[in-house]
Amino acid sequence: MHDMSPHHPRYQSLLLRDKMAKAYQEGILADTALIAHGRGEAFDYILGEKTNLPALNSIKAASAALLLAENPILSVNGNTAVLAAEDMVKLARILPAKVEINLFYRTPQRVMKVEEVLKKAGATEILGKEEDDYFPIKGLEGPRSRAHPEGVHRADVVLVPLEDGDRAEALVALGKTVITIDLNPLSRTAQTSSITIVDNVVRAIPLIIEEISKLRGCRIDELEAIVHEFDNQRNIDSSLQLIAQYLEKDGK
Ligand code: PTJ
Repeated sequence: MHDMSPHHPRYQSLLLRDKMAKAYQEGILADTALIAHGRGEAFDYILGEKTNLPALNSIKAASAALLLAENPILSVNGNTAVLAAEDMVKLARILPAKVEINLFYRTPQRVMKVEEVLKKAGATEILGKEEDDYFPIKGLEGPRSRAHPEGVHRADVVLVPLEDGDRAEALVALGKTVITIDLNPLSRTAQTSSITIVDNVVRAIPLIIEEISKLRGCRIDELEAIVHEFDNQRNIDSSLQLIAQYLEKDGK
């Protein structure tokens, strides 16, 4: 990290940027990963770089859905591995859920790199490895359509942070409950997923872990009511209202 004071207002954001730049040099990330990260940064800035009320609502619904799931799967791409591998592995352990590598820009080298990151973070069982069996997800083509038979293929609930719109749509079309974490409430992924958490993946996953321990004692009907009462579109609209308020305030 270049000389950067912890008192700098963007300190946390700059730390993440540095982490991403290093990971890119190490070949973990796709060429466009830093662009995707920059888009996320812009939305995070506008949203105050904090977890807002709509995100807390969706985190609660997502946690309830994950607790109700029979076969929950946590899908990990390059950006998520670099920013949140330890938290994803912890979440997988407490649920329990399986972790599956799913890359949009899939190459055997990157799959191995992401696998290493997950292992270093403590993962013992990782699906979606290069040598693993897979079924193609209906409606998608190429290597990004890979779904492990014991993972995404038979999952009822899938957590897919920073997902691509086509894949989110294809998973919803297969009848799966798709939970995404995406700072852009207007993205196709955010708009088509079942539960959209408009927050930074680095803040959202620890909060899901916390929420799961709070909801752990709830009865099934109580968890079902939380999921049932959650309205994704209304919640996304609340995030968009926050952005509009920010822009209005700043435009004065
Ligand atoms: O590792 P791969 O090959 O699977 O590729 C991963 C990326 C992210 C490069 C790929 O899926 C991609 O190009 O994604 P998109 O279509 O650019 O979408 C990324 C979305 O994530 C955008 O809407 C960003 O605003 C959002 N985003 C970026 N960083 C964060 C984020 N959302 C939450 N937390 C972040 N830190």
